[in-house]
Amino acid sequence: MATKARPIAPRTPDVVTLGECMAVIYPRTAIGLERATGVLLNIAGSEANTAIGLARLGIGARFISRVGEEPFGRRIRAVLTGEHVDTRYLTADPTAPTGVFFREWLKDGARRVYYYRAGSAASRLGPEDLRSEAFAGAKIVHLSGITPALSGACAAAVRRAIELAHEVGALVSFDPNYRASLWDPAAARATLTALIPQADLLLMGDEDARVIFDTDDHEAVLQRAAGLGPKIIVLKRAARGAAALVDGKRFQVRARPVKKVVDPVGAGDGFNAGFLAGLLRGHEAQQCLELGAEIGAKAVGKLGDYAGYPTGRPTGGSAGRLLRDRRPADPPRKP
Ligand code: KDG
Repeated sequence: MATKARPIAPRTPDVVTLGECMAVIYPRTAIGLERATGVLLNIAGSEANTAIGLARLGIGARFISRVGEEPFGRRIRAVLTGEHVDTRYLTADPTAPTGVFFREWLKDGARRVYYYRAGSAASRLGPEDLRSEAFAGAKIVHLSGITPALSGACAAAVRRAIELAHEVGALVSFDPNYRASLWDPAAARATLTALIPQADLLLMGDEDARVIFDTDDHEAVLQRAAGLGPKIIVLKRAARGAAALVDGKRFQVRARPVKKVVDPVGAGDGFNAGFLAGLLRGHEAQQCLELGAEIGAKAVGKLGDYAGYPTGRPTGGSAGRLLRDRRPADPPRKP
């Protein structure tokens, strides 16, 4: 008699992330929104961008959130699914809209964002949306400081995600991602400084560092961040490259040459994807930095948060070779 095959539980992607993904509208050229005529509609959100970047590098990524049950929400689900990001725990909320934002890039280089996200479906994301099975088997849980700025429920969701990461032995990766339109620097500093000690890996930009540590001295930033607890500290400095401090050891990478900066938005999220992909493939911090820098450089060459992220294994530079040459390593686990 044939025995009934037991269903195989679907494998949890290596990286689980959560946050708000929105519809974004922007002019095709460097022109103010007052005068823009032809605009583009896309989707964007820091953590979703990173999930797309990871998936394009062949790393399984799950994005947990809430979207409206309307065209924007459906578009977000369709784009993420098309990018091979796991959306099993992306909930459609019939009672709240998907957040929307507009961005413009002015001729003087200034970039501005205008959010229409208060009361959005994602701002209602709470701890109850985070099912423990969605985290089982994850190796990295990636969070950003944008989420706790959205609502009390979202802040609680971030705290719960950290608990769940600890329960399953996953590393907590945290990008403070300070967004000036979401909160004032003092509130941001208090919340972000409380979250950093719970992270294993801190991926911050220059502006985050300035708000949190009140200095532009990047060596001081690295040391002070390490003093808060994370084992791996990364400072992303855009055209000035990136630095890392890991167990007291310093690493550094130059920015990759870029022919033309078309759109820098999303470069930091792409950098995160590259760095995390490197870590998951068992590379040392130096190689992870190189991979992050490579994805970040590619990101700025195209209009749109993630349009420039490479698909497949990156071909150029030592980071590309590293990804091609190495088999995936065992998960980074906490000691
Ligand atoms: O990093 C890019 C993000 O800032 C952008 O996609 C929008 O997530 C976003 C936000 O909350 O500002």
